[in-house]
Amino acid sequence: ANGKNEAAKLAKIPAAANPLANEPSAIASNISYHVQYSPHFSPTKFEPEQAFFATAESVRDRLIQQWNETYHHFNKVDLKQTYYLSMEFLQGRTLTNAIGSLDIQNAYADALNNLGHVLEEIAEQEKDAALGNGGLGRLASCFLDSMATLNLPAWGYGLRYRYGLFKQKITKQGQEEVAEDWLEKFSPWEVVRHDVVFPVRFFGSVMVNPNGTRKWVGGEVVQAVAYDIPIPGYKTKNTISLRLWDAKASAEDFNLFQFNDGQYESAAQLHSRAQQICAVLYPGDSTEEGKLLRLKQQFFLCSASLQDMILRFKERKSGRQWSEFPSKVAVQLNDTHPTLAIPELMRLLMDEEGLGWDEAWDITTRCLALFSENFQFTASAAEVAFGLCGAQLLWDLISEKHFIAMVRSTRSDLESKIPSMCILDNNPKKPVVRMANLCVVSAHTVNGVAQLHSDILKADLFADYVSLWPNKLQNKTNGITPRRWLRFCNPELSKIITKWLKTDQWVTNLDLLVGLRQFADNTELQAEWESAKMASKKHLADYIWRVTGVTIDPNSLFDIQVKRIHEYKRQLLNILGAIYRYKKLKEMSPQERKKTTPRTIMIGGKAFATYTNAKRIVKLVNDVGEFVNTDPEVNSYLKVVFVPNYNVSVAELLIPGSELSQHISTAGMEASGTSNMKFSLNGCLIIGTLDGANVEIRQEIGEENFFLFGAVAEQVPKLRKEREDGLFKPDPRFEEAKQFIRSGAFGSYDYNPLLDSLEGNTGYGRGDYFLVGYDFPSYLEAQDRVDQAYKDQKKWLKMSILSTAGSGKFSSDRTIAQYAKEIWNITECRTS
Ligand code: GL9
Repeated sequence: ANGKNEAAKLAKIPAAANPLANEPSAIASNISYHVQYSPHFSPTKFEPEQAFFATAESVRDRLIQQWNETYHHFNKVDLKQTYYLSMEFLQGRTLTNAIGSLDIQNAYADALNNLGHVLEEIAEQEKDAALGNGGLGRLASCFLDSMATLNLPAWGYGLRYRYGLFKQKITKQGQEEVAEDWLEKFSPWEVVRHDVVFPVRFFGSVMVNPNGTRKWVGGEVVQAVAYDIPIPGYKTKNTISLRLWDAKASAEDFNLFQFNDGQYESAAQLHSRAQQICAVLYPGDSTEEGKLLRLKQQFFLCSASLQDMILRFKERKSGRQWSEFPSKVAVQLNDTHPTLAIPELMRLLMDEEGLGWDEAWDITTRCLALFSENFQFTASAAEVAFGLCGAQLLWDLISEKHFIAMVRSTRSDLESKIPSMCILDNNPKKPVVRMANLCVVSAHTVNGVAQLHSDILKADLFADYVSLWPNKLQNKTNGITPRRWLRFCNPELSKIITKWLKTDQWVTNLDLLVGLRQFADNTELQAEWESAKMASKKHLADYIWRVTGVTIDPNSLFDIQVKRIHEYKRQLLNILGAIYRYKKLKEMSPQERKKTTPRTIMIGGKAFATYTNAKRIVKLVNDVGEFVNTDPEVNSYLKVVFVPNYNVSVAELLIPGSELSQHISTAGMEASGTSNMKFSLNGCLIIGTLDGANVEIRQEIGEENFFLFGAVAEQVPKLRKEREDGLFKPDPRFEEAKQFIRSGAFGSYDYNPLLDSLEGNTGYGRGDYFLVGYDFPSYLEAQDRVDQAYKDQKKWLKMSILSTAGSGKFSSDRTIAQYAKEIWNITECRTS
């Protein structure tokens, strides 16, 4: 055993007078206390893993006090509070973020040093909490960080999935999904609240009262148990909660008689049914069972959270009027997933609290706001037929006769639009609830997540509603937290920024970054900037070597595309470009090659387990990499690397080391994108289409600092039509790249289905629906501009500095301040 890390020696560390003091000696003694008195391992070891848990527990000790104070303070002051409902939170690791928010990094680093450990290594022991898939879940986590930092009275609500996002393994067959149990060795951050338990009921039936009103009765009951995770604000006492619900059956549901009779499975049937609810994040939904389970998950989150809010409302002040509820509670729905909150709040108010329909509806609509995050808004969600609480009841709860009457009495000119604006479609056999319509009709505000996205929603999907409610549809451009995505993940660059701005206030006031603009040409700043970037690139190169065995050259241009694998995000465009680059390099003489800009293309991301084409793309990137990287003629000018198991902590490594990043979705398809903001903030240049938040990033950092290409959103429908009609003439370079794959250059795997999806009208695809062929030539031209620009390092550094300088707008602090003021109507509630 490592002599320095022996647990036995810890016992000799003297107890500190105040174990919560922030001096290194007190911290060290607190850590050693946890090793001895909160043991989770055999008593002999104090290796990095044991040190991580003890360190986390000592940080938690420091957080708990201010967390409780915040809790009491919110209760006492009783301001209006926001509840953010999301099926996903992509938290990542917590330790570095918590220590950084408490501003005790140095003391912890020293304390751990004294105990024979290194803080960074200890932090790497932590498993990511990956209770989300991608941008939507990460946005929720960035928002919580900003709510806490801005001292807003706000909480998050989600589900405590046992298996979060799968771990991605790359094998000869491509992607393999492995379940990842983030709670395997427990999470040191969560606190179970045994006193916060609510019953959630599924199925059952509708009973008609003698007076004709209906009530929902019976059904299967599952208990929702609260687990809280602290969310510390940056350099403030405020520490808010992320409350995750776990599902539990009660002891009476365990059939002892059956068990003693040897029927073990049926005895525990209700228990295992309850356990299914929080078992996995997004179970596959191609089967009816899968669809039902997802709906159960959504209802479970909504029902438990709303019961909790109602109880808090009553407990904070007894005997108050229900009419006060909307001035105390703002509910934000993250996309349409928690839409069931609408009928469930109606039901709770009517069935449980005895309110009449009109009053309940008034309260519900004044509390709820929602934002849409994708463009498949109507299509997929509308398919959901309600089996959970009885369609008949639902009809009553969201009663659209009221909506129709309202439109008729106030806007007779909209009569002809009523059928398409209604919540229910008029199919009497299988009534379908149109989720999007339900949301717009019920919520007081609906917003898009980037200007372009909001404009498209208003012009297309929700056009009729705009004329009815001109102010209901808003825009709130997404943002990211500058703490995790610059201050903590890129300390070298942060130090430089602080030095040149002569303040570290930018961490909570990101607009201050514009102050860097005046120094963009300064050679001294450029030299510091370059060396910070180089250090991060080397760090990243080490990582790539460790996880893939590929050596990459830190002097080459680091070009990164990391996000979920999806055809609309067009990783295929990227890889076809790489293949074309390879072919051109092969044709060159050695002298000519020496004049090119060496590149390392890194692509990472997970494909949904049943999304076949996305998995083929993963396989292709890996095959191209193997082929290119082992070609000695070319591999000092081009490397292609698939970064396995992309997640939040891998992003924290990749982003600081990036120089160019690709955000190349078909225009009009990426609602916003948020990694584009993270890259730009870290001085990485963007090659991209005019899509989502790219539009605004380009405006902020300057057109000349953005490599733009491709069709714009308005062109897309016409181009698709032309493509379908066989009027499109593909560029020979596009044909050449595809042909090279078809020739079998990358092995025996059958790529034809994937390539066919890029053709006009073959059985597989939808005729290059994502317009890879149309955008290919302008993409290559933009890549040429990148190569040229990189040759002039002085100019490149200037563009890089200007990217950071222009990223102030994309702080989630700005986004959340707008939500607070313009949608939730809440104000600061600072714990002093
Ligand atoms: C998404 C959008 O597709 C992104 O463009 C957007 O940036 C984020 C956050 O608003 O939300 N909506 C969505 O369903 N996902 C997004 O990333 N997908 C996943 O989270 C997997």
